[in-house]
Amino acid sequence: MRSKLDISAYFVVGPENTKSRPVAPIILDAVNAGITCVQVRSKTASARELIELTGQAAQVIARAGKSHRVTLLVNDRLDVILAARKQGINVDGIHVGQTDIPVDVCREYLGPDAVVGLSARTHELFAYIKNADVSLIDYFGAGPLHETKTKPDSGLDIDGKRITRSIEDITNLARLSSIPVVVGGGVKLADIPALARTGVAGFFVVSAISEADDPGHEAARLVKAWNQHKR
Ligand code: TZP
Ligand code: MG
Repeated sequence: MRSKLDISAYFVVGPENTKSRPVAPIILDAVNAGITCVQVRSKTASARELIELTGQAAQVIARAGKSHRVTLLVNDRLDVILAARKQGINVDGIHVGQTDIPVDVCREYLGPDAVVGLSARTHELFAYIKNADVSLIDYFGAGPLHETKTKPDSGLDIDGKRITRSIEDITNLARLSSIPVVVGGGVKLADIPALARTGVAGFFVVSAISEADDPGHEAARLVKAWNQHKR
């Protein structure tokens, strides 16, 4: 568990989201623009590629002088994190979904100081957020705010129906959850003021930054809007 965890401006990225550009320079630009948390996520990269990419992410965060302020997480791949750590790469933790490696296993292998984030389940979300055992996790990811091409299955309920979350829903989530909540899924600059006013801990984006012509400029605009409107 992290006593100081800033998930206010949370950037998720992998090689499939950068319009064929290298990932590390985009992470560097994002971090220099004020992004507070970076999650390396790829559904296509090999384990070796992910270890390499995680090392590059740690390196650019260090180069920006932000190793102690910016949190570096890897999506899903406990094996990748363990291998990266064995190489001396500074990875703070993991983000998992409901059908991934269980959080107790993540916590056991990554240690008490690691960050463990969990995507809240779609089904009966409000009751779940209110009643879930959060003793092993640091934050919930929730959404989507809008349907998104980046993760087409986001928000699918058990009956196959797609659910998006209204600003009112998100305000309720912030109120009901005993741990911080970060919200994403289709989030663009225009969404930030309303999202910031809901009281959630942060926003997460992939494409708003990773597919932008100037990722650093876009990241800076998102961060600035968040800081102007947050509660
Ligand atoms: N988890 C829920 S939605 C999503 C993830 C990783 C993708 C969000 O991508 P984008 O491009 O910000 O809509
Ligand atoms: Mg997952």
